[in-house]
Amino acid sequence: MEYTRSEAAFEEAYKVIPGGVDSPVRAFGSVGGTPPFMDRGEGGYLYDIDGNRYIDYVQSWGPLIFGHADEEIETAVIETAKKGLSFGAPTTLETELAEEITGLFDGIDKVRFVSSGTEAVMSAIRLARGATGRDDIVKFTGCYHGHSDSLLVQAGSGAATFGAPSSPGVPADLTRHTLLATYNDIGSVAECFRESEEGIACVIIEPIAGNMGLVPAEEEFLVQLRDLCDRHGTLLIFDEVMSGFRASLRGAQGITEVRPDIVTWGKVIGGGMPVGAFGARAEIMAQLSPEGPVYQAGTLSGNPVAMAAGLASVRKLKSNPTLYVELAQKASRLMKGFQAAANAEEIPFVTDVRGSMFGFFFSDKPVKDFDDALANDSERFAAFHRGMLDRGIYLACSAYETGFISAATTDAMIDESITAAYEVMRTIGEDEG
Ligand code: KE4
Repeated sequence: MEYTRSEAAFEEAYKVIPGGVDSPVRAFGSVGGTPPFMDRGEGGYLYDIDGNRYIDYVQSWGPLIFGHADEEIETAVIETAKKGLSFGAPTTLETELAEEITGLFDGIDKVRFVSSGTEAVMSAIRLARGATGRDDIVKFTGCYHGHSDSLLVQAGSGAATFGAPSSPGVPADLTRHTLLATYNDIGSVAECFRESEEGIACVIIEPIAGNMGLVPAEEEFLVQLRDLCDRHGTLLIFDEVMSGFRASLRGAQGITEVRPDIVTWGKVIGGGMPVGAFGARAEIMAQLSPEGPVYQAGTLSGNPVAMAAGLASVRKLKSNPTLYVELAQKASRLMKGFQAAANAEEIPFVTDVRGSMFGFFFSDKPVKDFDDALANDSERFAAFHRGMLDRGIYLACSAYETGFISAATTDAMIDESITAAYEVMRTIGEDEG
């Protein structure tokens, strides 16, 4: 693969954009090398500015469940854009997409649209705090919920469950209201409830975690989490920005019996355009301005062009009920192929699949929480990523992300990817030989 133009573009970008990218993970920091600058996408393929073609398993980190330049979605965008890009006034498109989402997710009577997953989660946390009158919240180590201050938290000192800022610029005064628990460990959550003097406003979780690699919550853990929240009058938030419309047509609700109080969405509901959303039963959403006192707002919230893209995506998903079975089958076949390639070289490797989402770790043990995920062999991951990229296979450039199958991912692409995996695993095996 030739990356000359991307290398030059990266140098230019670096002069005017921090790290040369508008979102840190895109800089290839954990895998090394120059990130290819993309020119266009077509179906299951990405094309960079050097003319290299890639089978795309990132799909803009999840939104593009129908692949790139889907004709129906792009037509909806173009036709809507011809009528104007934004009005700052209500449109029926927002109502239509809200109806689609509330019709699919149990216990969700109303939603509000925003422009990113971060904004959806930040608003949901404020809503939970406003609705309960409490300040403390619980999140899980290894779960990512966007970059709002209360959620940029890492384990504090010692055994304390209270968090400390994970980034400069985040006031410790803010993060002291965020308690940290361990994923799939109900005892650690109970400890947070014991430590909180004023009570917990909400527990926020990725019910299918996709930001420490793919690590699904165990059903019994979710059942116990729901029960613990009920006993304390605490709201349970499912952050489905990634898993919503990716794990199933109803996100995690298509996999677990447990129902949250609040759900956040992003990615797929925008069809590739900037959209986030959060929703709950009517009595909770009634707390939101202008009905209630909890303030939340946004200039481009519910933007008609973004709504049109999201509507086209969601309606296309609803009209194709067998799609998720097909996506899951392809994801499973891909992971079985990668697993076989690793086993052939006796390289420790584990995989998981949930709907159209897949993940893998260079590790010899099942991954149940973030500490398990950190056992991933980062050097082997980087070598695998680079080898696959050089063979035209575009995988997430971090071990702590999730891969995706789209409706445009063909069986031939899966076969080509598995063949490449055997070649790369053999190279890794030989280099270590
Ligand atoms: P955005 O603000 O990036 O739209 O959404 C934040 C967010 C919230 N909740 C979950 C579960 C998420 O996965 C995300 C964002 N996901 C990352 C990829 N793991 C976005 C990619 C990036 O940061 O560039």
